[in-house]
Amino acid sequence: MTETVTKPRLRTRKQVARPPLYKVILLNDDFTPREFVVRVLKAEFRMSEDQAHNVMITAHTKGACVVAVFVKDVAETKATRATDMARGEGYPLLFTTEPET
Ligand code: NFA
Repeated sequence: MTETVTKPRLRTRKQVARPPLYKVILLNDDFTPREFVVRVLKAEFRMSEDQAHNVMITAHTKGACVVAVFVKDVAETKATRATDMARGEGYPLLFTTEPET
């Protein structure tokens, strides 16, 4: 019978790899009121009034804005919850996710 004998490793990996991150992106539309967008950003992404207003204005003027980055399932859950908050009010507001580079 053959047996493979290996030396014990002298060094081990110091850190585990970081999980890939996903961006949550706010998309502009012509119908959702600015104040409502700010309210959703504050509620779901724990932003201050100023942070939420800046993100809302950036999406409004440029078409889209990165809201934050999270691990995949957190990004998807937050994007869905934020989008559903708007659906409940009849607004077309949309949050999407995409891998960070
Ligand atoms: N463009 C919307 C308006 O003028 C506001 C808005 C900003 C909507 C950012 C969606 C995202 N009422």
